[in-house]
Amino acid sequence: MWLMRGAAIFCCCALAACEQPAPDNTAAPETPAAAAPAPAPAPAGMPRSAPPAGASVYIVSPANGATVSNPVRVVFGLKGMGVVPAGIERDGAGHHHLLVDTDLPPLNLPVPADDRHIHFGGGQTETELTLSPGSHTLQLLLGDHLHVPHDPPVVSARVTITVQP
Ligand SMILES: [Cu+2]
Repeated sequence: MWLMRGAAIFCCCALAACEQPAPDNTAAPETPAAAAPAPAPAPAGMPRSAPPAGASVYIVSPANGATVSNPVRVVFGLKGMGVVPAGIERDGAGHHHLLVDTDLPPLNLPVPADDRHIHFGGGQTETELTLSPGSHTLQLLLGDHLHVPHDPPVVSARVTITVQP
């Protein structure tokens, strides 16, 4: 009896830094450490999937340097990967995000959703934009089922267009 309590107290102190005395309970489990593994450290970002080798995304139109009128039709191109709606997890596939007048977002997190980061979670491969007159940049970034870019990211060249008044 005393031997068991002594062992339990020693064990508790060794593992729990003596924050509390061991409960006076001789039925305590003998191996508390096995029941409570330490939580994993928080990851620096979301898990990212690898794209197929040679996969690439590109803007079919408008061409870099083009002068265009509203509405601006943007056509997405993708080689070596498939397009699936958001929420569907499939290797070698993802959905498009169109970045308008902005740099790439953090690549280890879901792509933000706002008017500069437009999601095409339905699996769309083109869109029409209404942009203010002047110069704008467009860039495509593929995301996985959770909107997280692949590693390495599947990202297009950035095109600059001029929208006529
Ligand atoms: Cu998305």
